[in-house]
Amino acid sequence: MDISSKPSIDEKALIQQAKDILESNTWEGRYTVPSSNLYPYQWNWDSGFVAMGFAHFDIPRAIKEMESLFEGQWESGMLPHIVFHSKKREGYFPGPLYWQSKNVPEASKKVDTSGITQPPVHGFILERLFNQYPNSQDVKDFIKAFYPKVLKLHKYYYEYRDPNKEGLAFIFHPWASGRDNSPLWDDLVKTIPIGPGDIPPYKRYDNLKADPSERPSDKDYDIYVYLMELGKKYNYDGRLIAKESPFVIQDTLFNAMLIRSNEALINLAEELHIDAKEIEEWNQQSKKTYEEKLWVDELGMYAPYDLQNNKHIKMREIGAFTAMYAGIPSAKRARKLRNYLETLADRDEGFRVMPSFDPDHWIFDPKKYWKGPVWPQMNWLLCQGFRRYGFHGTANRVKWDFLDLVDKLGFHEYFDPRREVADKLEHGYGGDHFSWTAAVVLDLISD
Ligand code: 9WN
Repeated sequence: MDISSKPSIDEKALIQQAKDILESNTWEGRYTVPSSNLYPYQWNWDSGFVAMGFAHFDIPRAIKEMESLFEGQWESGMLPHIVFHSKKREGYFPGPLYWQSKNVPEASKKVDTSGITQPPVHGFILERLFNQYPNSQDVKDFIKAFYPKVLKLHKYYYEYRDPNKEGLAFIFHPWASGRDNSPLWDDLVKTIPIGPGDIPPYKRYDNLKADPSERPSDKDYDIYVYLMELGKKYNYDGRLIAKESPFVIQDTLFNAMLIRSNEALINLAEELHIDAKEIEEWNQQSKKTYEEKLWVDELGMYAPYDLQNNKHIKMREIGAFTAMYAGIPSAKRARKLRNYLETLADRDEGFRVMPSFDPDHWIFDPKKYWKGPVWPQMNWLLCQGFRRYGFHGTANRVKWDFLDLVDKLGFHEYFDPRREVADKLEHGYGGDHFSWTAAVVLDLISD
């Protein structure tokens, strides 16, 4: 089968389902949860994608989504990974009672939040809203008012998360990478000695709501809690945590999002007649360091950098490919990334692109969360990257593989990348009725 060609799917039906999902996952008319059952609060980068989805049919809701998310922004500029607008779902772990953001002087005064962040997609989402509605005064007014908040977020990364002033921001928790239990973090977290009494007793909620075989392990969760405890000890201030934490990472995806969002702010500044000199300086340095420091020749791709042990985490995984959307790789490196993906997709076993982790690595697990499955928002990011470099055939492959999966297996959180296996399944993995799956469907269908 020629998988770069368009599969036969009922686009109209998919569009309707996607809109229904976004609407039914919206609470109090102003914020959208990723999935009512599994993630009953507002999540950071999910809401960026949700705003992009709403922009296709309800621009006031798209604007509200961004505004409600940034109610959680801290005075430092940090944008937390969860905003707890509603206190009704106390069963969720780790909920507002766990994080205790109210005890942090610089936390949001409006709403309870978590204490870690997530990939900064908001700059480029703003740019997309503007490009979609170039003649709308309401959109222009919103962007003008909102721009300083995103700028403040980026400033936070350069001030609090870039100790060597290299132009790359670090994260101190796997959740902040957006790719929680990626094998990238496995070796590092194994070195974390969790002794008796080091972490408080806790009860997982996620495992009750989704099939545990598709979720991170209990060991992974102990590490998450250990690192959250460390965060709490230092009021979630990265500068202090970095001195003690074993997990201080300059991530590929995270920094690609920062760079692409910087670029978006620079583009918008021109339109809005704002001076963007400072952002231009940040971005020049960030792009340069990313290209020089994160590329690993023996992998033929980018890899995250472990700041505590001063070394790359040498594994092939999906974050590397997001550099293309930020325009980071040279044409030669971009071709390498494209060739890797094409070779994988053409293999006899038949992989749908793009598995989130290297299928040739022994840790690869096509069912388990970030250890292999295809993720909606990642396919979207890859699609934009391949288009940017003019690889439209590859972009279409990434797009139609994803749309076909949703058409066959529903609006799930993630999907099995093995073509033969997925063809026999009845549904995707993880949460169902998933917001960013719906948002990405709406955007990719119209692309
Ligand atoms: C922890 C909401 C989030 C996504 C992340 C994804 C998953 C949470 C979890 O769900 O993480 O933040 O409990 O597993 O890994 O990317 O934002 O959809």
